[in-house]
Amino acid sequence: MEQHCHKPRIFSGIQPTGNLHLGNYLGALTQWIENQYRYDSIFSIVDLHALASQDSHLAVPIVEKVRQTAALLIASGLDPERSALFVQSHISAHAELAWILNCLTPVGWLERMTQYKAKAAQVEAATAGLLDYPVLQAADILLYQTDRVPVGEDQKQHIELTVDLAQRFNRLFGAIFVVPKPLIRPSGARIMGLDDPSVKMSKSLAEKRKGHVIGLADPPDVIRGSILQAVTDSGSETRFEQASPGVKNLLTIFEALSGNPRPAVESRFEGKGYRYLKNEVANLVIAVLTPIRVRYLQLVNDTAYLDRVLGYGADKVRPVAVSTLEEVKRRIGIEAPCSG
Ligand code: AQP
Repeated sequence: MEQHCHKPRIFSGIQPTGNLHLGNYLGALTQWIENQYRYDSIFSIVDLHALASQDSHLAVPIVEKVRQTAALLIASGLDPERSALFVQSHISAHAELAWILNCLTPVGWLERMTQYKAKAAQVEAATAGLLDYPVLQAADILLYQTDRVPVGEDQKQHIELTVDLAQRFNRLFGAIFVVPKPLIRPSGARIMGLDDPSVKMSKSLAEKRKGHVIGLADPPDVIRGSILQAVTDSGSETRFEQASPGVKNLLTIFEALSGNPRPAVESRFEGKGYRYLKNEVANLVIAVLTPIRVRYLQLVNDTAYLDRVLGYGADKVRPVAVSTLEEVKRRIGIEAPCSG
């Protein structure tokens, strides 16, 4: 069901973590940037989500991390003239719709989310916010009548829950929501940690482990050092399906960043040894990330510009969010009486 007759719409969000990593870039950002002219594009810096999943925000105020994240997104190629970029907490409809959807969500649906289980296991007492994270995410997506959601593979289960909630609401109260589909790239949708290729590259582990991530704003020597230290094995196998997880991760990074077909990547590294592979991956990552870093450093202190972009983005999309929320309220019977 597509309710709008203009270009199909994409929506996606990213938490304000300051220094985004190569996993965020390959899994999400490249798809945002490549698709922003083809789709009606809405992207959100999801600060309410960040409250649920980390305590590191206490060290640096979230508002500063929001600006750093906005600067990195723009430096990576997000065009704020074409794509609406806004901060989740600036549009209160997100929290309101999340509450309404909460009341339709069986707790069992949330308890089986693998991301919840993994994150809850890392903390002494999981919060209701952590459990409820996917419902807020569903509200983010459904408010904008989204057709496609460009995300990394780790978010697939959350998008499935969004689909279930949209269908449940539409069945109970009449069709309101567009039922979205994920947009997941064939290669690079799950980048693994350099120090431990059995876990996905993630910002929470980056805080605890040196050499786990490649940050988008990392200087070249740090990038090279992390890649040269990446876990591989004692062999020399460089075919994707036969390679050990660490080597496969490096090959995947090369494949996704270069855009070369898999057989070409395999023949390029055949018989050359892991030192060569690591140096070539480092050269490519540095070549891609250096212009992003340069642009980021120019933008990050221009708070007036960043705040203007974020304010403009919120103004542009607020009417869509408000109109969806009003219709939802009307259908469930809690609309406000007309004034005057
Ligand atoms: N390792 C990854 N490979 C591919 N895509 C990834 N994404 C995240 N990690 C990888 C994608 O990046 C987008 C934004 O993610 P997010 O910051 O909103 O949330 P996240 O998935 O929780 O990010 P992290 O870094 O993995 O954080 P923690 O440590 O909190 O788990 C999403 O589209 C995501 O799929």
